[in-house]
Amino acid sequence: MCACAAVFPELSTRFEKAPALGTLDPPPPDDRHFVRVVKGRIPPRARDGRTWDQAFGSLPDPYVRVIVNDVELFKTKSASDTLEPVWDTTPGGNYKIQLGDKVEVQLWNNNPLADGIIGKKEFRLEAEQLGAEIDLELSGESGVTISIQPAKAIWGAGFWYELRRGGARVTRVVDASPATRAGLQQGDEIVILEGKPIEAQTVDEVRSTLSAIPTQGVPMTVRHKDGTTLELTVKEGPIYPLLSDYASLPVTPE
Ligand SMILES: [Ca+2]
Repeated sequence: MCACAAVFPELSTRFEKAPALGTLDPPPPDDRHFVRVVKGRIPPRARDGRTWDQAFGSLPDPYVRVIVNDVELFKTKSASDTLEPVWDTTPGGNYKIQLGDKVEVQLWNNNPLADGIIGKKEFRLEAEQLGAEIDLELSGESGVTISIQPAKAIWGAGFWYELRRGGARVTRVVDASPATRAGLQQGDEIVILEGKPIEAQTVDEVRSTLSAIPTQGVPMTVRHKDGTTLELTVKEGPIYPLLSDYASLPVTPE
């Protein structure tokens, strides 16, 4: 047995921006939404009644923490010396958050000596809050505007693979993609592709099939790591990645 570790380059199926027109099929899942913190407003005086200058030597450097079901979902970067922060350097993203979740929005002053909370607000996410911007009245006479919308999509099949002599193995799949919806799993060996055994195809044939998946999809039979096999067809379609997956993707939702 050869102890040498052969390295096979990972190849990507096609990832593109989602089409701007038309409804996506399937629609965005219920368990994730696109969240963005838009802006905030802060009263001219700190909680102890002094002006910000008197209390801290300058205006606050505000940031927002979004907490869902008692776990921090994310926090924005800090805006600088302002009572009217906008967080356009913190882009929105798809996060695990759904109707009925307990949401707490906290507005903080990023201070090197002691972080100080400016205001907060807790609410249950309801259907009528989705889509439009939500203006939240926070404690401390402050406010935050956030936007919670259906999850945003990119387009593709949603998996990567490696080719070796007589075989193709799925190296990664994106959550909430056509690949996962069809049942494709990381580690799957593709045994039949478009009706033809994989070992009877050249590397170029396999690569050209998987790099440009046609509209009607690509039928394949895969062998899972547990030895079971599955026949499936992978088409391109909407992918609703979580923000935590954006870094691994060539395009991200907008
Ligand atoms: Ca400051």
